[in-house]
Amino acid sequence: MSSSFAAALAARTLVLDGGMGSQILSRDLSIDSDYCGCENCTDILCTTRPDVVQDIHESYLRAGADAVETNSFGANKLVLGEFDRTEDTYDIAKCSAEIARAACDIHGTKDKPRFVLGSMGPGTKLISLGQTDWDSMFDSYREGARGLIDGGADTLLIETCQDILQIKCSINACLAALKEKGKSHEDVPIMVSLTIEQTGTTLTGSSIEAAAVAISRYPILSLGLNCATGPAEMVDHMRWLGKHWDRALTCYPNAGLPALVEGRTEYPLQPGPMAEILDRFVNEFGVRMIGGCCGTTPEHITELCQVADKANSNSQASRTIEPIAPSSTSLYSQVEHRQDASILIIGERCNASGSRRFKQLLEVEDWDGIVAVAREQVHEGSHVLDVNVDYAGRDGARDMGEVVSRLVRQVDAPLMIDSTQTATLEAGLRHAPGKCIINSANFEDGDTKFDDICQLAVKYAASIVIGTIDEDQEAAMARTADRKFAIAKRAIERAQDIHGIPQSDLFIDPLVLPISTGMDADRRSALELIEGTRRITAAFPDVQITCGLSNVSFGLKPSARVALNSVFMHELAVAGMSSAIVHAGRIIPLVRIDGEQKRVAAHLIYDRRSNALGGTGLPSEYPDALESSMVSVA
Ligand code: THG
Repeated sequence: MSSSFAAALAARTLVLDGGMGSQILSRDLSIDSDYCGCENCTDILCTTRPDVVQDIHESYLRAGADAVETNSFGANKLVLGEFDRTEDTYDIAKCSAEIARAACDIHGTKDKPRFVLGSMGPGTKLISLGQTDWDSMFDSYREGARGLIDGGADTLLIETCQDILQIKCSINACLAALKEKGKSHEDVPIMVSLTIEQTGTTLTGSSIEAAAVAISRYPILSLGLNCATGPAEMVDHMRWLGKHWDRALTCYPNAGLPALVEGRTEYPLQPGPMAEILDRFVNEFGVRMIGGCCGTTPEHITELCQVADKANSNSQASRTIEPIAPSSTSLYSQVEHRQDASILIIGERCNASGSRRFKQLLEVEDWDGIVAVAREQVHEGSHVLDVNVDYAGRDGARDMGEVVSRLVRQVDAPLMIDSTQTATLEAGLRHAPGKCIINSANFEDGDTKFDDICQLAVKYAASIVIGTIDEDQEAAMARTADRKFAIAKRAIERAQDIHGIPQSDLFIDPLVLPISTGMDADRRSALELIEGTRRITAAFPDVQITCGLSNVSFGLKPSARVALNSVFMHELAVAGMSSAIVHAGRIIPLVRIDGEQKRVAAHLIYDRRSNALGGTGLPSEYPDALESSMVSVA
């Protein structure tokens, strides 16, 4: 059973209802009998005064609304728990959908069906600020979603979203509730509506770009804006969404910015002026559902119906969408996976096994010190931060939670969550609002563990690093370009075909092994890596390629490491490497490296002693090529 609401939204511009809260406030209701003593708990009215709720729905339907929102903004366990009504969550949510359904059944016709959108508000606790946790929030929303689905809601509308971690959690809760009921998001679509404050970000500080990137992988029908401001303040954000969001757009603003008049909140924007702006949104930005939030009335909806009627009588121009560049995000902002003149720099220093300082800070639980290391890396030029707390004798999942929950608030860089333990990875992901990169999956333990990590990447809409390691006990780590390519291909196909992860969110790590050991077996490592990188890039141009670059120079003197790592990074970038895990402060432009050091580095990388250059297709005049390329890198 596919959704008739989704079909209607694809076919024409729809009008949603207006504010429920302000309508309820205008009714004469008793705190004792109607609210059962729970002042402000408007959701309770679904069970105590269904007549009032239905009457408000009908007033909007008479005004011409195609869809009404259930009176269930706070119908989740966390909010109702504040009124000691946790156990009523399901009943209230179900009842809210039944009331809206009854109203829609009265006013719906064959030509103008009416739809019930199951409202799910943000609640009162910000998960990104640690006011609740993933499990509690998930459980809270799942119960509300169960009720809305059983009560017959046509869609689940996650609205007034202020926190992108809350959006991720509530979408997962909706998907879980649907699955329990033998349904999917195809039957009951999930819609998301963000709230952007006057400051230009969500309450928790996310830009519209960051929010869109963080949730775009989820199977949601639409994205839009509601609440906080009137439509005029939404223009830039809606324009951005119109240009970049690849699914339906919705918008239901407040009736302007609220003003305090004689101690009461008043919303000044009149129906006519509001409709004028939303008319622009429909015609210029391609918005498909318009309506009203706080302060809007049936009169506003009557005006909006004229906007929709006019749009629906013309043939609707299709939007030209410029897809959002593949990206990761912090809580606050977006970072593109492909950097223009450089590669995506992933800071390596928040790593308990890669940094003595970090390990010591972790041992004494100096969380502020850890935040300082992270910040330093951003100042040095890291675009993303790798975080690894794996350390024998400590509780990795707990440490990861402690570290990530602080970093996400205090550092504006996307995180790469790094662990060999699935539980540690998940502990990080459930605290990270932004779109993260999981580090890493491989086939060392076969498909099952690989699939587990891909499932994490789906649940949290994260990217994923995949190391070229497989089950082959003899040669688990791919040392040759052939094996690096073969394992990469297997991984890309499996992650994409079975798990639906887009190639641009896959970071293949063809594994950097030290070339500095003096052992014969290691001498070709860098060459094989460069060649493997070239082949993976050629076959899969959308895939990202990353590596733990500093591994190449283990054991060398610090100054030699800087030179070798820097030259190596340049060579890898030319071969198609799009990112690297490095110490950003210790990567320097080639022009600043002494000529002799550069020559030695190139000799090491290309193993010139064994004359390995023949047959690899690399420039035979390599040292000169390297010299001349310095200018372009500097
Ligand atoms: N691939 C992927 N992830 C990885 C790696 C990889 N994560 C971990 C590691 N390798 C990348 N991170 C580091 C971090 C530090 C160093 C090297 C790689 C390093 N540290 C110095 C040392 O050990 O000598 C610094 C010591 C100190 O400051 O105490 O070189 O390959 N996907």
